Amino acid sequence: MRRARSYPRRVTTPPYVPDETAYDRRRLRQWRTGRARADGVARRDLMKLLAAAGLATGLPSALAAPASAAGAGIVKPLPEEWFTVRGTNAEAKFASFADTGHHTPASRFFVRNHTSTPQLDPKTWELKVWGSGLEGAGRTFTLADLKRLPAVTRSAFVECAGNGRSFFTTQQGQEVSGTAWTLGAIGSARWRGARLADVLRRAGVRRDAVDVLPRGLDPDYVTADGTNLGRVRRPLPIAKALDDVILAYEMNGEPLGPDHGAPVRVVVPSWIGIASIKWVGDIEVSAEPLYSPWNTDFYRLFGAAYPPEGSASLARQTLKSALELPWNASLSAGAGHRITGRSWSGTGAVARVEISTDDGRTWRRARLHDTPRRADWVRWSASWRPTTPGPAAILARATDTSGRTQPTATQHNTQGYLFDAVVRHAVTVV
Ligand SMILES: Nc1nc2c(c(=O)[nH]1)N[C@H]1C(S)=C(S)[C@@H](COP(=O)(O)O)O[C@H]1N2
Ligand SMILES: [Mo]
Repeated sequence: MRRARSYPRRVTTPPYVPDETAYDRRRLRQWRTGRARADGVARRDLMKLLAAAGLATGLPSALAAPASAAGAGIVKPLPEEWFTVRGTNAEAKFASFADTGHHTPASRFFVRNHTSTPQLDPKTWELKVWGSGLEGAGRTFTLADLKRLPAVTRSAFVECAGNGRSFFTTQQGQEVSGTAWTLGAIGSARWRGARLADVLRRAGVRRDAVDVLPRGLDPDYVTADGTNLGRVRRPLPIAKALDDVILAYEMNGEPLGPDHGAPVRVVVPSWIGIASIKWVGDIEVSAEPLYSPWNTDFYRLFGAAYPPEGSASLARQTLKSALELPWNASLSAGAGHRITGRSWSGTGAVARVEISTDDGRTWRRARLHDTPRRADWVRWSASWRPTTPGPAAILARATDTSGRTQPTATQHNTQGYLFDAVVRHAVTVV
């Protein structure tokens, strides 16, 4: 990664491309030698990361939501035509995006809550910035303070790292833990707010700061087995924090709604959704590397293909495509159908999208309906005139500007993160 002590004053282009693996290994070494802090992470959990062989079996089964009525902690209405409620979360029905524009209205944006939506008063809300990575004692910002800083607007998706998880099971026959999302744990919005970089500079960020830890004001997260992991929080390397991260107070031109982090949330473009902490109440800026359960037990890849301590902490999203069509939709034979969908990537803009209706033997280009941009999705369409009645599948695959194309299978990981394989979308030709 870029060395923290030589970061430029204002990072614009090229995009921050870290070497997450190297950074992660360095962090672990520092923790072992007492130079990194890990509040709220059980020592045994860190030992697990550090250990050599044999410890990969003690994996958390704790991604399950704590017992509560489905969707109970979500404030906005969750009509059935738009959402599938999964525990404390609500998945958007991707098919229903066919009648939305480029951006996902807040009323239709998926919700991923570890616990429940807190209703905070924007008039009394404060953001405390503190820690050993600052020159002085730190600083507190009100919402009015943030609004006095230069505002930036940016279109970006927020997508859960587990989006598409259920296809590990239904398409690859593999067991995974966690919310069984199909492909609707994503939305794209126009976010407006202050740059985190401006806030950190005003708080006196030092050149030796290495990690930034935003923490939510929602209730403590207690796992299914009763372990209290504290408030939702996840460290972000200082280089990313100073690059393109926003402290957003508006979504699609409206004040942020309660379920999406009101009054202020972090938006970390291109990164997995957990980085975009909602209801942020404080940000620790640290001169030592930090850990939380969300970059140790969770959001690493564990499994046969990975080292016992797991992969590096996950950062950028992967590449995916989804059809705006119900699962098992009926399409009449002999008629022309306009198939629509969206594709996105965390490692570059989408370069092209292809579809196949013969199980991947031949592919043809879909037409793109947006200018592809980094950290955002593109809408596309293709036509298909099926001839033979019976079960069939439509496959869509994207390639991004980094040169990656969606594979036919994703390497298994126990928590089902970053599913990027081509989804065989079942339809029935009638
Ligand atoms: N404070 C807090 N921030 C959070 C979460 C949470 O439960 N609490 N969930 C995270 C996860 S896992 C995701 S995928 C995104 C979801 O954002 P959304 O609910 O606005 O769609 O928020 C992230 N930020
Ligand atoms: Mo997530």
